[in-house]
Amino acid sequence: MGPELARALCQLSFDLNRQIGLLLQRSGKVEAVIVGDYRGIMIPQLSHIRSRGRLKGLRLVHTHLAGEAISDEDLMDLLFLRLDMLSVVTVAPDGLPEQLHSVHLLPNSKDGKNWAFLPPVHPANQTDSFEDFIHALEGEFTRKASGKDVENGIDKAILVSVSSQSKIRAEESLRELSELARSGDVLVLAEVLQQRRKINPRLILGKGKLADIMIQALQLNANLLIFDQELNPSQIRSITDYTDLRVIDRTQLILDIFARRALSREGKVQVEMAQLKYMLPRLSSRDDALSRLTGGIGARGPGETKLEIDKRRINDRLARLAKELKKVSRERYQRRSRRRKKDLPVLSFVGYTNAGKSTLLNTLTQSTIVAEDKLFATLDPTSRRLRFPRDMEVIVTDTVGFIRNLPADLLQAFKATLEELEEADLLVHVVDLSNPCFRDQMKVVDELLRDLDLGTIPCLKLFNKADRVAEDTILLEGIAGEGLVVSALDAETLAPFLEQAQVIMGKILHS
Ligand SMILES: Nc1nc2c(ncn2[C@@H]2O[C@H](COP(=O)(O)OP(=O)(O)OP(=O)(O)O)[C@@H](O)[C@H]2O)c(=O)[nH]1
Ligand SMILES: [Mg+2]
Repeated sequence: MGPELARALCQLSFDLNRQIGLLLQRSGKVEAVIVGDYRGIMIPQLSHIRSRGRLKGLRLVHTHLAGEAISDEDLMDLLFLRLDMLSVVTVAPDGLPEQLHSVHLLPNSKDGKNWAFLPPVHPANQTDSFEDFIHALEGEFTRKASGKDVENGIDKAILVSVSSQSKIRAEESLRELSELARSGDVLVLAEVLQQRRKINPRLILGKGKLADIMIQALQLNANLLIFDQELNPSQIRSITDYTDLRVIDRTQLILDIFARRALSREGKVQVEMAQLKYMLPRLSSRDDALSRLTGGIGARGPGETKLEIDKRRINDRLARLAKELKKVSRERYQRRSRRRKKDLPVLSFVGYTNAGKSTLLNTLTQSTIVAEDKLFATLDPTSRRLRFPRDMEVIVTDTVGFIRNLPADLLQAFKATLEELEEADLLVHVVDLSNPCFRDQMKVVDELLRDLDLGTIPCLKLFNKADRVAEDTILLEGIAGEGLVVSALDAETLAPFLEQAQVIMGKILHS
């Protein structure tokens, strides 16, 4: 900013007795002129301006009449708008420019601060080129972030949990969210846990905390915020507008994982229906918000139907999918009745996701279905034959894992798949004993089983991953009385289970 411009700005500001600001592009072109009052100015909405690189590509220069240098409000503007730089010209009592104070963001925090002040100068004595300065700064931001850049297309996220739960619960919930993110191939760069008794209805977090998160996102080059709690559409919109980052919640993350994992036609149809149903109430007249909401992780929305869909078309598609699902379900029913005719009893594994259901099926039947350390590794049910020790053959089925707060639409969508469980003669509830919250997880599973009207089927509890737990834990928890303790990785530990399962099955079948 040249000295003449500074002088003119100060004179005008002095005459009007109001702050005046210029929002300048990097080319020097004026983006906006802002007239405030004596104490401050209001910067207009900038969400229509796409950022150039990390920073917004805009510099704000404005006057201060009362002689104070950069204020806290100015700092907030710098942070929230990701301005290249924010400068204040103080106006002297005679209306002439006094000092130019400037502040800019830092790629690395220093002493807990994410910004740095430049030494104040008189506007006439400015020597350094602003252009060179910003170029170098932008370069630093990029270098800092590029070390963390994985291949293109991978989302880099900050996880956010604002919780009124106990610390232990909140932490476990955040850990699970992190696991979910990993299952969705999202790179988690940072986690923010805030405990609050009252949650801000519009932005969830306080503005100060949100500013911290934005700075972290800027420094780490994150592009996504994942919230642990369900956000309503207007919250997603406000936080997106505020932070200029993509915002999704746990529900959408789960939907996205399902969308990517479902292999069978039936699974795919079910997931797409759940996604569309989730989206429907979140549509607004603002088309911009739609593209954000349908984005999901890696912008993998439901198929090609992305930007241009409207409610009517979604409803059409839903109707079509429902029809298709009916057809597939009928085929499944026929398959099932064929199996019934052979009259083989059915044993079904149920349990929290990652409990080890698929691993059990593999060990018991020497199969090689996918079992991995990811949440929702299994989406499509699998059945295998299993020969019990004393000449009895059964069908064992592996099912999709349960999770707390399973999105209602998703549960609804998977009801068809889970219907298979109604055919089960014995449910085997697999529990991951090595998870510190296994009691909570058991409760979730029991509740879901009840919701699915499966509460009346005999159920055997299998405490798995015993190899990862100290022996006294098992004793302390009194688990032996509730079910069997096994390790799915070690076939030998499963022998008592097979014995007991056969006895129970035998009784059920002969009753
Ligand atoms: N140490 C140990 N690890 C196990 C045991 N059983 C399973 N695992 C591991 O736990 C992880 C999850 O196992 P899966 O069999 O995929 O779990 P699942 O219940 O089918 O999970 P979803 O399909 O996601 O619902 C895998 O990495 C397994 O190797 C066990 O007894 N001991
Ligand atoms: Mg599985």
